[in-house]
Amino acid sequence: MDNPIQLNQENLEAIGSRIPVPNYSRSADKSGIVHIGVGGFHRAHLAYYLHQLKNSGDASAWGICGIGLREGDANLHDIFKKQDHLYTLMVKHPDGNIEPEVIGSIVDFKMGTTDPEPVIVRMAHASTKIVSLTITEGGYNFNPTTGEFNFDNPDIQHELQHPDDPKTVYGFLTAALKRRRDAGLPAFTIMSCDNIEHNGDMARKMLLTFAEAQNPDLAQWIAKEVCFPNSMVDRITPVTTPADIETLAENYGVQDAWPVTCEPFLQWVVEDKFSNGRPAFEKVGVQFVPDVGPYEKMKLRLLNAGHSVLGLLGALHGHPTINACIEDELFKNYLRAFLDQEATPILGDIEGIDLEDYKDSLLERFANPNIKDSVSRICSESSAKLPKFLIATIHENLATGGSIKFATLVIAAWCYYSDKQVNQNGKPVEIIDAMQSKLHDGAKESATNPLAFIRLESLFGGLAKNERFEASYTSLLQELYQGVAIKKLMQGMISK
Ligand code: CS2
Repeated sequence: MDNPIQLNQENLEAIGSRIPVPNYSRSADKSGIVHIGVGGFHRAHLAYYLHQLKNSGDASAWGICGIGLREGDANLHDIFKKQDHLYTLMVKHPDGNIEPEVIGSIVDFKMGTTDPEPVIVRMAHASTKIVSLTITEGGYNFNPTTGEFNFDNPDIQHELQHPDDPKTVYGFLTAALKRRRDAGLPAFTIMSCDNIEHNGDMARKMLLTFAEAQNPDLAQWIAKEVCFPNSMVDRITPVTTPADIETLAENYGVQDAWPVTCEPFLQWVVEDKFSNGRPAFEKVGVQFVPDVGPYEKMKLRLLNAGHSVLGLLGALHGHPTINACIEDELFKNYLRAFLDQEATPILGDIEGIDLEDYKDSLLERFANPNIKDSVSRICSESSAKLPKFLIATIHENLATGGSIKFATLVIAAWCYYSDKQVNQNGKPVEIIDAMQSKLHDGAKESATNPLAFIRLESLFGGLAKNERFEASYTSLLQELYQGVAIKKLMQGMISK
């Protein structure tokens, strides 16, 4: 299409003749929700739910103020400024069809890195009712094995000494909650939307531990006044590529510097525990339940673990995307065997869910050829993800005598590629991980001392001391170091 139109508030009407645009009025003071961590997932999930609700004429008083707490968020800040916080969500269907739509529920964005004060003021403002989080598994600042708060983090140490100069999510939350308490305002709800089992309980435990060290009186007030609903969130949201930006401009005539792409599937199951009100999300399909635990576990141990199984094995073999893995019959069968034999047995019955249907639908979602979700996105931050997604399942199966072989090969592959940093065709693999150098050191030593990698106890707990795991892991690792192809090892597991 000639002359793509620049996305911004002024051009919305013109853009509306090309793709759907918000039908509601937007203003920065409508920000009952303050959201920390405005990545693609938030824009495809919570912000989209709110957009739908507002489009239906509900929730007119609600909007989202995004907050960036990392230097890297400055790019989004600048783009949002130019685009009046508007962005396009491109839903990609398996048949190749793309549905782009302009989302307007984010009405403001503030960086906390340069000047924390406006962020604290926004969070402490009477109109703020919910602070929601997608700060990734790593952002909760706990030791993955013990689950305890990490006081060694220098930013946390700084915040304990300087409560008015927050750096992490915990520093900002306590600074804002203190002002609310002192002003006699009700607390906001803290709503975690991250892939962590009991994400609300975890956010609560970490915040209270931090607050207790910083200001014990405040900690008591938070414990009494703040609700932390647990939730299960789901929508596959790949990294935006330059090709997505081009497609939007060329095929739909919209110039957007940072659209977000996602699959059609969308789910949010959340506990109905809110300190200070909430939008009527049930009107747009959000499920409110008394206990989200079984849904969270199902999703983390099937979908997220399934992603990791394909991602790590696929990266080593040289498959670029999750759909390329599923197109490979061996990978598809391996994944199904892992889901059936290792993940399903630890889940038990989940009310209202047929696990066979759920697994069938996962395989279909992963197969969506239009999504092209890169294995490098899935493998990124494995050190924060795998303890929750996969290693927990190995521990549970070791305790019950269940199968562990499919998951064990994934850990061996992770070690091998953390050492070599190339796939089995000799091409470099992209490793993005906060623990990258520790992983590399442990993995490198594994060539001569096979248990070195899994002795990283903060990730693996006592796995290195478990004889059954150790025997199976060591022999697989040896085979990888001898140059046996990952597909041969996978085939061997399936036929056993
Ligand atoms: C993925 C998730 O990051 C990962 O490893 O498994 O981002 C996954 O795509 C989402 O949780 C889907 O809801």
